[in-house]
Amino acid sequence: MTIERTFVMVKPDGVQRGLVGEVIRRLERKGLKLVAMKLVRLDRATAEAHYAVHREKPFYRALVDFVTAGPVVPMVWEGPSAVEVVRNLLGATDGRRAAPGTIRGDYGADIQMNLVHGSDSPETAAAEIALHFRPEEIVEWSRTLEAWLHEEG
Ligand code: IDP
Ligand code: MG
Repeated sequence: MTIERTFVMVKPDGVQRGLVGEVIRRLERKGLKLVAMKLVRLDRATAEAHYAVHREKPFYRALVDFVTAGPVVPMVWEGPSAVEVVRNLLGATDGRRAAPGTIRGDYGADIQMNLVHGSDSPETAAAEIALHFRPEEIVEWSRTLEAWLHEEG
């Protein structure tokens, strides 16, 4: 079992729609552990770096406009296979196609405004965490509940 960290961010549409608590609730209930969180307005340079992999896509500029249009809630979550677990909880990119039961499937019907970002690999997660958080903003803490959530590594 690999304990991973993943970068999750409630996007401006999720914050505007009052879904921050719902996103956190679902990740907490899954047994993931929150180790960093803040509310910020991304500057353009950070948003461009965050989505740099999509820089040649036709939707890139609109995407950067969207993600800088209001506050976001960047977070770091930890747990066994956290990257994959979060991606499964988020659902497919397009809310119209995302399965019911997923966050995007339950709350969204748009491809750009899909409420939440989740890293797509442990390598991407490390880069995104470093982009959005200073090391001292990540909190190491232990849960007494841990033994009831998953077997020891
Ligand atoms: P992901 O967030 O599910 O990993 P990506 O393909 O990495 O999806 O795209 C990054 C973000 O860009 C998406 O979450 C969504 O907000 C936006 N996006 C992706 N595809 C499109 C598109 O075809 N039109 C507009 N926005 C898009
Ligand atoms: Mg992606």
